[in-house]
Amino acid sequence: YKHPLEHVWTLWYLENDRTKHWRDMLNEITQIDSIETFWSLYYTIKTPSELKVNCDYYMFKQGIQPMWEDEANIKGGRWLFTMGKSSKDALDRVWLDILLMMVGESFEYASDICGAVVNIRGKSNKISVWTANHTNELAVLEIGFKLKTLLHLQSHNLQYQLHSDAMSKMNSGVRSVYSL
Ligand code: M7G
Repeated sequence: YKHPLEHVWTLWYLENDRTKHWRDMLNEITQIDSIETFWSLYYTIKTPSELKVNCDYYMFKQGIQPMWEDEANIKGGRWLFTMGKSSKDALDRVWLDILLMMVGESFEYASDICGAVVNIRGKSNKISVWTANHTNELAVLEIGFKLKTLLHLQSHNLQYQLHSDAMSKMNSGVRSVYSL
């Protein structure tokens, strides 16, 4: 017997390859539909801090492509944590806690959760939680406050950015519409 999750989740992995378009670097790894498949996968794959620079993990609800253009994401945005390179343990802990909060449906507005992303980059790493609609202010704020408090990230700045801004301002800075 396996303990089913409320939603089925898909884990994606991106490995940077300059010869490919962004979409073609994204690989679907597997579906997670129970607590048991979650943990067996978790102990099989590398943790974020073990990934190479320019790699990403994406864990999204089944049926949502982990990209701005997906209809589930297009009106939404992301709560973004920037994580310094000094603490590998903090990076892995925050990522695991976010995955557990998502599969455990810990948010009051869980239906607004689309997925989460970790980006390993040279200067600092990024962890973000993507929500469905930036105009659902209560949902956006509840999710942000819960992330900030349950993850014990009081000293980290949390920024909410719109995917529409990320799409249109590919290379310049993206404004934050909320900050916690
Ligand atoms: P990133 O990997 O999210 O962050 O975006 P980074 O700037 O720290 O590396 C890098 C680039 O990947 C973007 O400028 C886009 O070219 C591409 N990219 C990333 N995302 C999340 C998307 C997406 O959702 N859709 C599309 N079309 N391109 C994306």
